[in-house]
Amino acid sequence: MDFYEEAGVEPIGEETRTHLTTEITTETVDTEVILQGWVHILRDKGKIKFLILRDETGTVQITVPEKKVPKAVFDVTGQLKPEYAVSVKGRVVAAKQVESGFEVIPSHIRVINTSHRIPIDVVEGKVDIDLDTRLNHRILDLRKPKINAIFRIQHSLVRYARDYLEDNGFVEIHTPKIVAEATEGGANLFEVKYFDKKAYLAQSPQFYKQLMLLAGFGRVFEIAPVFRAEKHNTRRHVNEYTSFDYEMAWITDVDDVMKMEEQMLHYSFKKTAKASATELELLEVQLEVPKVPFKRIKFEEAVDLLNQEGKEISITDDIDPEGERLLGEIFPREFGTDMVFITHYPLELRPAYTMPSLTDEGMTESFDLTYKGMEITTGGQRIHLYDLLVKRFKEKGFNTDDFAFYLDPFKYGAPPHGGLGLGVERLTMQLLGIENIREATLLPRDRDRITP
Ligand code: AMO
Repeated sequence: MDFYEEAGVEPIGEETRTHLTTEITTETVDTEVILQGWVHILRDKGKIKFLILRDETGTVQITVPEKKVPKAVFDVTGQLKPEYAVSVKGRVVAAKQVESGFEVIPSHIRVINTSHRIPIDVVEGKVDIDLDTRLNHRILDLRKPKINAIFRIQHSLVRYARDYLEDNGFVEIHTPKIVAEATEGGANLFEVKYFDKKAYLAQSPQFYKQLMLLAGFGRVFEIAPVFRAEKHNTRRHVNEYTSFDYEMAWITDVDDVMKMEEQMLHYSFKKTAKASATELELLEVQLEVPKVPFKRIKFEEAVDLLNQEGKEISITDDIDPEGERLLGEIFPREFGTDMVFITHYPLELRPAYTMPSLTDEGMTESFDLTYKGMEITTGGQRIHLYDLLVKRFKEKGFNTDDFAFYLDPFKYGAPPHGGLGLGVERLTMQLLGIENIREATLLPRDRDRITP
């Protein structure tokens, strides 16, 4: 007895899928098709059974009238359960009563795989279940078309942003995630045992992306996981996220970095609106492509705006999530946009590698990009002058010997440069109006979760 038989299913490979469910259109009427996917919904009306078949693109109705299909097909349909994997061979028929306008009358239904009783519903809207339970069963949860759509949109956003960079001379790099030192400060660093040494998980590709410019690449980018030991579970933090980083040499000033980002996002949003139109519609999201140039305001002005609004904050305080949310209300009102660069952050609030400002005393040539009341990007011009860099590291209280691998290359003609880090999950959640970042994270890692 072979293992297919043992599993009570038919061997694969004897029928090849000819169409996706969304390809069942006028052109396929009266032709024979082979569809493969999951049993989404079953409806048994006695002498006629309905099966809604779902694949990675959508659903189609398989109509099984006792009188019009072989007995074996009718019987198999009666034995199906939700989420069985099936192959359906049949004829496409125009059907006014069906929403899509078509149905398939099967001549053969093969059970490719059976399914245990599902712990959460894959059909959307049947029952409301809490996020935690959904995440426990994330693989099934992701089968829901609306949940799946989030990550198809995320794919588009990243794909077109990457395209934009590639068209502009950026080289994709892959830097180590096991590192010797913190790049963004020590507070949220994960320590790992590395043989007989202490090592850390990278919080950012910061040092290495900069060093690659010193290594002769003019422009680089990396899209990769980074790790933050955030102690608190918040709706905007996860402990592992996808950082979309780029870094560019020979810049004139920090505005070159911001111009690149606004053009990149404009391009990516525009392309995504088209490429992911179906998914956006499914999620009922109207994707607004932000106009370029994005509004720029200085940190000091943002603080003033918050103070005027009654939130007491001083120039030495970072803008907290509540402040960001408030700015998310103020910006559309004041500037008619929800995509705003905040520039010139105080030296104390920025890492040691950030270029101090010549024009704004005590400030830096850095920025955040805020989108609908949340920071989605941090970036800036970096210090390329060795002596200044060492001085700033010392001022921040670091032992410069520990950072020799990073600092030393700056002795040899480092080009002026700058770059940024964009949180892919935050971009996705803000674009789609998602409340909790975990919903925009394929397999979230947080304080309480390291599986699935
Ligand atoms: P920063 O630490 O501000 O800057 O991070 C950059 C962007 O990453 C996202 N982000 C997060 N997303 C989810 N969960 C988290 N815990 C989390 N922390 C940060 C945000 C944020 O804007 N090296 C610099 C970037 C640079 O200057 O190039 C850095 O990492 O969207």
